[in-house]
Amino acid sequence: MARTQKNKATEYHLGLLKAKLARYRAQLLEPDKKGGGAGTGFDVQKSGDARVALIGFPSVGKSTLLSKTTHTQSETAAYEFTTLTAIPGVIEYQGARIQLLDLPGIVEGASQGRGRGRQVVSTAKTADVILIMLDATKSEEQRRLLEIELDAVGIRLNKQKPDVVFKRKTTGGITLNTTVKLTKTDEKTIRTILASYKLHNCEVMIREDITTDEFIDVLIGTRKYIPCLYVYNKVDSISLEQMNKLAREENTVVISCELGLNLDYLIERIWEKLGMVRIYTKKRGAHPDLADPVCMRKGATIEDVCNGIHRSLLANFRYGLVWGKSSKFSPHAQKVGLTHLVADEDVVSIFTK
Ligand SMILES: Nc1nc2c(ncn2[C@@H]2O[C@H](COP(=O)(O)OP(=O)(O)OP(=O)(O)O)[C@@H](O)[C@H]2O)c(=O)[nH]1
Ligand SMILES: [Mg+2]
Repeated sequence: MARTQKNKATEYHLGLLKAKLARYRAQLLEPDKKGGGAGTGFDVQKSGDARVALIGFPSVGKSTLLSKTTHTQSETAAYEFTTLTAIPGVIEYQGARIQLLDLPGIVEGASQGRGRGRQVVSTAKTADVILIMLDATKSEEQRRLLEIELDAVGIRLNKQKPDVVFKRKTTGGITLNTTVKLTKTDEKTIRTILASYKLHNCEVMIREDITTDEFIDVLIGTRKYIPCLYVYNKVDSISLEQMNKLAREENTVVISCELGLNLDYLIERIWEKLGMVRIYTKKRGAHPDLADPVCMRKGATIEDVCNGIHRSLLANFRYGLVWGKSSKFSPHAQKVGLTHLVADEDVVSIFTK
């Protein structure tokens, strides 16, 4: 691929090579039935409302962060590879419980290895948010190297799933439709890739100006689209100018674990990245329980709230009362049905038959 000149004429040839490469990688990475070669993560039970994984080179301060933000102590030391397994802790954020996973440091090539490095990146796949932890005193290069490792195991950081509908069929050939103009790939390339995957009967609807790589991602189907924050630690050891420059970058938080600097802000940013809402439930005549919210993904409805409290609520549901941001009559209660979308910090009462 490096030897091939990039132009309109070679585009589809490159696409073909990319598809091949992706297929071989997938074979290498996906657990096969015989076992062996499988990239399984550390066996840590998920707990709380969400999971956040710490990925970084050795000695960047991952364990120090866990020890400072949770009640769990993870061994920290000035030498590399102090942490040898996954250590879970719990961040308590206004009643929500976020599992923070401290992981061993990884080095370049972690995704290819059979050992711990591979286990680390595989564990990252199970996270709702990934924190890429970086040493602010080291070169910018480290960030790109980590991104490559995560990319190689099928993790797509801060990206949405491409807006492509793909359906396998048994007959009828290939139906390819696009609702937008493709500027980064073309129909010929797409058709070549489909053929290289032996997909001769399928329906493809492309609704976004995707790249060839993104199309391959859709075909492979096991990609994980995970939000990510870049966390630069040890800003106590760099100049104010350098710190300001880093802090202004997108999806970036600067901290110092040692000085306890900006840690509360980091947790707020994690919460925002998780895209969750906290719903406080309230019994008739009582105050809402602000210490114990029901946590759900953004886009949740009253129906989800019912399911989050107790299954029996749904069968006997009459109506809900909502106080807060999603209520039109805030601060007064609004009477709502099952499809009402709830917002962060809403107070909800459910009335049953
Ligand atoms: N200057 C400075 N040093 C820090 C900071 N946070 C952590 N360190 C130091 O960095 C070293 C490594 O910290 P760890 O928390 O063990 O790093 P780790 O990322 O868990 O390392 P591994 O477990 O080996 O992957 C320790 O000597 C810490 O004291 C910080 O904010 N500033
Ligand atoms: Mg550690």
